[in-house]
Parts: sequence; C-alpha cells; structure tokens
Amino acid sequence: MTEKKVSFADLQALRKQLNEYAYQYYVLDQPSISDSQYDQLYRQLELIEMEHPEWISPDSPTQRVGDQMLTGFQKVRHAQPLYSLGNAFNEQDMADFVNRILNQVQGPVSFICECKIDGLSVALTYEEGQFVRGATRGNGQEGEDVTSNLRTIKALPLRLRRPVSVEVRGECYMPKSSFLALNEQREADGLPVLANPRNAAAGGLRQLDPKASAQRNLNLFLYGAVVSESFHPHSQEELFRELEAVGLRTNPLRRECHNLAEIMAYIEEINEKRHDLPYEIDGVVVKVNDFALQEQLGFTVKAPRWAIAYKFLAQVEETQVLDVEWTVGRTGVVTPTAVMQPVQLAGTVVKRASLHNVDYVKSLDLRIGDWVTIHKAGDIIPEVTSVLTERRAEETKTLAIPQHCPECQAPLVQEEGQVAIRCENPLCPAQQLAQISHFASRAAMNIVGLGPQIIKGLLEQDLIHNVADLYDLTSQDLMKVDKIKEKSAQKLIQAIEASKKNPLDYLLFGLGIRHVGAKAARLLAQRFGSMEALAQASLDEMASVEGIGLTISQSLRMFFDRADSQELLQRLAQQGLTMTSESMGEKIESKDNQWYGKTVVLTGTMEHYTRSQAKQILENLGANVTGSVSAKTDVLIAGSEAGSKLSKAQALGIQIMDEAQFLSSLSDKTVDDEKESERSDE
Ligand code: 0OW
Repeated sequence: MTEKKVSFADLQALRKQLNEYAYQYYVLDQPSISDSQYDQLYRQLELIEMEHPEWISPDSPTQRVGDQMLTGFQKVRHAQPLYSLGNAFNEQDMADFVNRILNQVQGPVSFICECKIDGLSVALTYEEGQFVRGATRGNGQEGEDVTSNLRTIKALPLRLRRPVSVEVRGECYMPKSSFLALNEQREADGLPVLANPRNAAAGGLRQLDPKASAQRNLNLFLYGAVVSESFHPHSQEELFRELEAVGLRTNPLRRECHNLAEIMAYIEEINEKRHDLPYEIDGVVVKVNDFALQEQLGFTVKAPRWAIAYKFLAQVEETQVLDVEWTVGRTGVVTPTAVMQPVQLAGTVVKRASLHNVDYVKSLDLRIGDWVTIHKAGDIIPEVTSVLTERRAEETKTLAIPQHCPECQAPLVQEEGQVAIRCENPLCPAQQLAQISHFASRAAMNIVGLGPQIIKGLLEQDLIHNVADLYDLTSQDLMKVDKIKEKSAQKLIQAIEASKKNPLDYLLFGLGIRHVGAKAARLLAQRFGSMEALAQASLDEMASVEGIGLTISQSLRMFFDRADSQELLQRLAQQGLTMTSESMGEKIESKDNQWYGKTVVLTGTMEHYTRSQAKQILENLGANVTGSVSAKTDVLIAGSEAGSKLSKAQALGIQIMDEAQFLSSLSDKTVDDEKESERSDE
C-alpha cells in the first residue's frame, strides 16, 4: 500500500480531539474515554509530532512538561493586586460583616459563598486564548513567574475555548490523595514528610525542574479575574459562568445566599462535608455578588470590604502520650508512633498519631507521659504538633531511640543525610511479614484470602520465609495455622496457584522493590517484556523509560544484583509464575482493549495513518501485526484500494474492518477500564 502521509489537518484534528478529552477529564471531571484510549491517541500524536516537529504548537498536550531546568524564578508585578481576606471565626463575626454591608447598601444584597481552597493563589494570563504566563501571589503586589510549572497542571488549558485576553486568579492545590502518596514516597525515601497539602503545593510550584513539578500532581480552581473588554462579567456568579465558558475549572460547591441564616447554613453544610472532599479547605469565602456593589464598597489596604473568609478551626486537640511504638515497615524503615489517650478530632476518635521519624521526635523532645497538641495534617493523618512542656510531670524521661530493630534486634542504620533509621536484616520477621503481605495484597498479586494474620501464622511456624515459599505450601501446611480448616485451606491454595497467571507488572510491584510502585512496574513490564530482560537492562536503559528516573533504576539494579533476589526469581520462574509480558494471557486481554493478543494484517491505504503508524498503534495495544493473511489471522484492516489480501481474507471468512471501524475501535470503551483504573496506580 502506498503510504499516505499524515496531513497537518490530521494532526490538528487529533490535537483538538485530545485537548477536548483532557478538558472533559480534568476540567469537567467527566471523562468520556478511558485512560488507556487517551494514552493511545496521545502516543499517536507524539508519533506524528516526532515525524513533523515543525507542526508542534505550544498548546499541544505534549508540550506541558518542558525539559528546561530553571535556575530561578523571575519576579512578576501583578496588573492588579491579589488581595487577602479579612477573617470571621464565628457567627457573630459573620453577622457583623453582613450588617456592615446592608448598612452601606440600599436594597437587597445577594452573596456568593465559596469553599476556601487551602492552596496558594496564582494569576494566569491568557492572550487571545493562549496561556502565556502564570505567577504566584507573592506579597499580593509581586509574585514569581512559575509558568513552566503551571503548564504541567492538566486542568489548566493551554488554550481557552474562546480567544479572549484576560488575567484570571485562582487557587493551586494538591489533592489529599496526592499528598498522602507523596508523603509515603518521601517516608520510604527517608526524607522528612511535608506538613500539609498547602506546603506541598507551594513546594510543587517552586520546583526548578518542571518534571518534578509535574510529579506533584497539582490541580487548581479559578475564582477571579481582572476584567477586560473581552471578559467583563457583572457579578461573581456571572464570572464563574464566564470562566467555565472559556474552559477554566471552577469549584462546583458555591451557592448564592441572601441573608445571614442562609450563609451560616451553607457554612455548616460545608463544615460537615469537608473531610470527605478530595481537597483541603480551611474555610468559606463570602462575597457580595454584584460587581457594582463591590465597586461601591471598595477595599481596605489589604482586603476587599465586600468579601470575608469564615475560618474553620484546624481542629487541634490536647491529649496525653501513653507510649511510643516503633514499627518496622516493608522497606525496613522504623517509624515512631505515639499511642495516646483517645480524643475526638475532625470527626474521628484518634488514639495514635504519626511522629514521622527520629529527627521529628528529637525536635519535639517528646517524652512518655507528655501532654501534646495533635491536629490532622491535610485532614487525614493525625500528627503530634507540639509538646505542652508546662504540663510535663517531673518524672518523665527522654525517649530512648532504639538502636536495634524492635523485631529482630539487628542494629539499626541511619543513612547519611537521611532522617530515617532502618533495619537492614532481609530476614527480619517484621519486614518479611510486611513484604509478603504486600506481595499478596490486592494491588499486587491479589491472592484472595491471604491476609497478614495468616501470613504471620505461617511465618511463626516457619512454614514460609519469603514469597516463593507460598507456592510450595500444601493444604496441610495451611491447616497448621490457627482457625484454618480444610475448605479454606484448599481455597487459599487455589488462590495462590491462580496468582501465577498474573501479568508481569503485578509480580514486579509485588516484589516490593524500593521506589518501584504499580505505575513504574507497568511501564517497565511494557517496555522490557520480561523479568529477564529487565534484570539485564543497564541503568541507562531503565532510566530512558518515560516516567522511570535514576532513583528507581538504581534501586532495581541493586535488587537484581543481589544473589538472594536472583535465587528468588529463579524459584518463582520454576514454580511457573508469569515472567514475560507477552504471555500475560487471557487475563490481560479484557483488561486493556480488544486488540490485545490479536493477529492482525493491514492492507490498502488509510486516511489517518501510514502503515507503520497503524502497526505501531496496534502493537502498543498488544496486537501481533503480520504481513500476510492466513488461517491464524484474526482481523484484516482494509484501507482503500485493498488488493489480494482482502479477497483472501474474505475467502477464509476472516473478520474485516475498514478504517472508520478501526478508528472507532481505538476510542471504544472496554468494560474493564474501571477495574484497570481501580488498581492502585501510585
Ligand atoms: N482560597 C480561595 C479563595 C476564593 C479573592 C478575591 C478578592 C479577595 C479574595 O478559595 N475562593 N476566593 C477568593 O477571592 N480568594 C481565595 O483565596 C484568597 C487568596 C489570597 C488569600 C486567600 O487564600
């Protein structure tokens, strides 16, 4: 088939389609295709842009994460100051605010109440619809240019849906889930954890490397603008509608209120539901809705007279520390946890709070028996924030920092420059328990029924020492564990056996190699195709995979170089676990898409893709593309002017698709996408 070149119009159409999908997914939170279909189309765009770099435009989704490291941030003077807000802490303060407004304004006043997102304010400048600059609030008059980092936020349109020139304002924040994942990763890397999502977001925007900023997974809501002739709403509510009309993301929980009672009802409601929101808020912002009235009311030096922030008290409680426990995690890091008098905090009863690491304990000079204040960092993890030394009883003694592993007594090691102390004994029962539990967990090998209790029992009876021993277990072995009867023993054996069919990336993630999360495991399995190929890959080959950095590569290299790892992998291979990705078998087929494992032949001329592009797309989807039609062929994709292959396929009764059907197969939703997206993707 003569290869028809992709036209510039094709590229524009594909880029427009991808931007539209991204808008639905990231701005409207209403995805219309699955992640894997989006990834497919994205990869096609990358392929075409690789062939035609002259066609790349700044608003292409491939241009979000630049590869230029910054040396610093330029100062930016704001066209209009970014004001702060006066605070109200109770209903009386809010009544004073409302009455002040009503006394100055004739007639009825309506207010807009919004969640006060606990992030950092940013100003985004668009010129004729194109995103040209983004800056932090700074001191309100002058901020820092963080354009390259803001570009990495997928909810930030690089081009508006209308070519308006406007400067908009909003709050950049880190979702709670990303904050948790980031701190888990930092803890595993022996780095100090971040105190709350706001600090994490501020740090994320101030990264000199946009790639690092992109990994912070920031998001944003817009709530303001400097009006211009092409963008001039007359009220706050109209402003929100205009922001949405041009494709900007706004917070949907806002409400128009007409008096104090309605305002307080909204505040009460938000205070109830805020712990379940995917982002942290520290209050409610109440604004006079009408812009003419805002104009009339004006500003003080720092803040508008027509707005106020009602602050939710970051719930801080006092309680007494009864004990400090040191627990050994999967990676051997020994973490201090305070055991306290139970206390009600932000909607839950809290008995334990994280003390993060040894340095943090030392910085607090915490002692058993101390009274402390605790609060929920990011509304999630209770954290000891300070020691009330004035309430310290004389007899408390400085906390003993363990020198030996609380589980196996091996000496603890604190790596140079790291805050974490860790047990390095690979046979430490606590680590074995954590590692085997991780291996069997749902997000990894998903061995149904094999939970930490049973694994603990097997370890205590010396029936297993590592994950390979699981595959040598018999029902009799399992019945030696407390409360396991014959029927459940057999079910467990079947579940263990079934896990051998898991795809390579589930196994790779299950091995619990430091820094190798579910996402990294999938990228590596796809790229290297087998455990053996990965084990033999050089540092550079691993680090060349998009999304796999040097840290992960070094950790993998160290793992594969260890004799006990090689022996373990050999045993697992002998026991029949899947070690290659092409043999991911039927289990994967429905997971990703209809092309997986199919044998496909291409013939004729296609409008949208050259033969090599179509082949690449199909192979990325796991199909096997061959040059000739045979009884083994599952599908023939026939463009125009298809020749003998088409007639042979017709003769053999092979399924035939034209280009339109092929294209729609790429954007069809497959039933299992939900299951795929459920897996912890780190
Ligand atoms: N954090 C917020 C938020 C909001 C501005 C407009 C003029 C003065 C305040 O969600 N929803 N609306 C405003 O309106 N400001 C907000 O945050 C401010 C920015 C700086 C200090 C507060 O965090």
